[in-house]
Amino acid sequence: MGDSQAFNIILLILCVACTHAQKQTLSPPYTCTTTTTLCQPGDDGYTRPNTGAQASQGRPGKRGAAGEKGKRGEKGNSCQCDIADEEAMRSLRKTMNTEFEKLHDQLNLIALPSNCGEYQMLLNKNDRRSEELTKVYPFKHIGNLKYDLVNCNLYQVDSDGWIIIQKRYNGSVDFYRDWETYARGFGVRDGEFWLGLRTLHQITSHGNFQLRIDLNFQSGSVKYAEYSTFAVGNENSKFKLTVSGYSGDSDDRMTQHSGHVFTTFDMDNDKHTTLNCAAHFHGAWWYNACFHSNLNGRYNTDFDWPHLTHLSSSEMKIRLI
Ligand SMILES: [Ca+2]
Repeated sequence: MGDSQAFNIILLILCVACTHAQKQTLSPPYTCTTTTTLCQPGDDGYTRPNTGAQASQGRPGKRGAAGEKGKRGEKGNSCQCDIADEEAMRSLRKTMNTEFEKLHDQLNLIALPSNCGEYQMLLNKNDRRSEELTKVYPFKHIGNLKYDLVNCNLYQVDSDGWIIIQKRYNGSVDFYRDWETYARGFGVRDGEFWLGLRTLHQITSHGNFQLRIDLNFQSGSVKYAEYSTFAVGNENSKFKLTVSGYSGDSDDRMTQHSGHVFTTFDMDNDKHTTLNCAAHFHGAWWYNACFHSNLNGRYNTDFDWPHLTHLSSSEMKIRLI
């Protein structure tokens, strides 16, 4: 083997070793020849030294010239609102939520029944839980959308939406009761009863109520009296009566009692200086000195409208106007 051949073999060995090392460390792809140089760069145009470690990256080229200025954009629309910050936005959102809740309540109210018959039908039809309806006044009043905490489970309400507050028709319940009993109420819900002065105050203090009284006389005649205003004061006022605006065919026998307070046989608040009207006429009423009507008087003898016109039945009822 001549010197030149030995030299070429050494070059070949060196090239193989070089290629192996470069494939481990270089990228992009790299090619080698055994003719003129040990190793040459691939087709990425990147010149690499043929000996030693890889050189560091060159400096970046100069920045190109700036492009031409763009065309001016179209003019936008002017702002249509006055909301300038997040606080105003939150306030607006809160107002909208409040209005939405009001609307929601009103829609719910419109869906309420207007009397206890409709109430029961609604329960049956929709299989709604009674608790959903018992907390609201069962009668809708389109126009003012009022309702109250009166319900068909606690009160007797007829098909026209009247809440019965007193009912007598056979004398089976004793109406000669003391102050506390009249304040609390007594009787049989589906029979004869007195709703109670505290409840009357509670109901009538939540709106404008009218009063209707249906009367059956022992003579056989049937009469009624209606009053456009009816309210009962609280216990501190001794359940003071306010009633006015009579209409009907029975003669007005209630207006004379307006402004007077309640009297029972154990609580003389009447205007009679020598008598307790309740004790004397066996009843309990908003006596003056003593009465023009006595609807809680003893059955058959003092159950009157007016005095000595004996009744066989009475029904007092109220309704929100
Ligand atoms: Ca008296």
